[in-house]
Amino acid sequence: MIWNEHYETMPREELEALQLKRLQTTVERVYATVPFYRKKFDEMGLKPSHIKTLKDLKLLPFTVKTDLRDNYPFGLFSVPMEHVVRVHASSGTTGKPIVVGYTRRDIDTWAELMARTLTAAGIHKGDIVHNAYGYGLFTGGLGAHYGAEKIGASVIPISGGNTKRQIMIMKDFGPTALTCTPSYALHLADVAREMGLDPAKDFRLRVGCFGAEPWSENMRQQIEKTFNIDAIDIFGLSEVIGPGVSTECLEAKNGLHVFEDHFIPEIIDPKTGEPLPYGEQGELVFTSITKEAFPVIRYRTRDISSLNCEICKCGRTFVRMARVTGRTDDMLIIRGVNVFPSQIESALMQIEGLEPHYMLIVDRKDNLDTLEVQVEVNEKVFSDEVKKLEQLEKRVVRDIKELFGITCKCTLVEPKTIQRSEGKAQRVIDKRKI
Ligand code: DLL
Repeated sequence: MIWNEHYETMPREELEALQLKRLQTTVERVYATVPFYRKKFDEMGLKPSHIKTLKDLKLLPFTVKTDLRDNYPFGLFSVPMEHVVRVHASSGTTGKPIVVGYTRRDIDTWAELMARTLTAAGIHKGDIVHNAYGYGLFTGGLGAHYGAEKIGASVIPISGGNTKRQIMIMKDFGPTALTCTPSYALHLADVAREMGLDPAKDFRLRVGCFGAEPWSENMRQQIEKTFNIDAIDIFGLSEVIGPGVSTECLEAKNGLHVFEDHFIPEIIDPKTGEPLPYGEQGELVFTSITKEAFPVIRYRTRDISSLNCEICKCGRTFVRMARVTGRTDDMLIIRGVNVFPSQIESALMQIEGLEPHYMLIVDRKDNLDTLEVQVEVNEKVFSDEVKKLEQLEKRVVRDIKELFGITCKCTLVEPKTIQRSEGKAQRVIDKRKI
């Protein structure tokens, strides 16, 4: 099923003409309204009028996560705050989040793109959508919510957590579609079984849209079998719009169609920054071409993928990106929350008595991500009474919970027990097999 035939099946030539027009408008707009972009363009001797064809995209400078941090919170907005009707945020590399904004029209665009996403998964009016993506600053909850409402489905805005209650509601309300992270889907199944239910038989679910973290083909098969549903991979990032950047289709389940009438994707060599041809693997880069409040020019996602321009059997003409399985930086996604080791480090370093030697151990138990923070204490603390050590552990757990909303385990270890490295310190052990 296709939500917007006109755009989603647009002949390539027509699509490219539209992209060029929209790109030119966006470039003019950021040059005129965002000092950060104007300065960058001026330094390169670049004028908006230099963008004459789509190939000229590569003349434009890249934007990276630290640019967002440096312009925290609203410095990259392209409209006055009075036109911003919503903000969302996600983790940056330091304690401060990166902040994105939406005008009324951006919210409409986003709802349209999520309507397309859910429709591509076969969800329609009459479906009941159990939306267990988190509501709040994270884009998952509200993104899926608006899309589901737009297609006329009934939304259960359950958000994340309180899993037993979720199972009761899934049993009683009979949702036909599930939206959440893939790992949470499997956790829901575990809890359902503990409650004496069979997720394949006791729910009415037909389909699920899963994303916000990497998952594999094996995991898809496991989810599909466990719930007896179709599992669709959906992709997005806050900086570009949230979910609704690309989606698989039910027909092929083979690559995610990028909504190219709103975002131009590129794959670049992460080392040289050179664009790579279709089929080659590299770093995904997006330029938004319709956003008003927060347009991004050549935003380097750090996600690794490739692009496929073959026409899909579903009829969509948009290129497909390969499922994202890795990143070029050290960002971890723990229970759907983006976590940079550097953020944990700065939280730890604010606590008296801890040494700057730590190890983060990420694992998945009962389909839920777990985080253990091992950190060395100094000699003085180490010789203190046990009660004091316990207090310190509690403080670490509390601070990390406050920072990310994730409950971790903290293990304080003796001075000089965490292995020192001679080169790049290895601070993360990720035992999850996705
Ligand atoms: O995770 C938006 C989203 C919400 C996507 C719900 C899909 C469903 P952020 O919190 O900004 O936004 O995190 C973006 O998550 O750069 C990827 O590294 C990762 N990611 C998102 N979707 C997928 C996916 C949302 N389907 C970061 N597969 C991105 C693999 C994904 N990784």
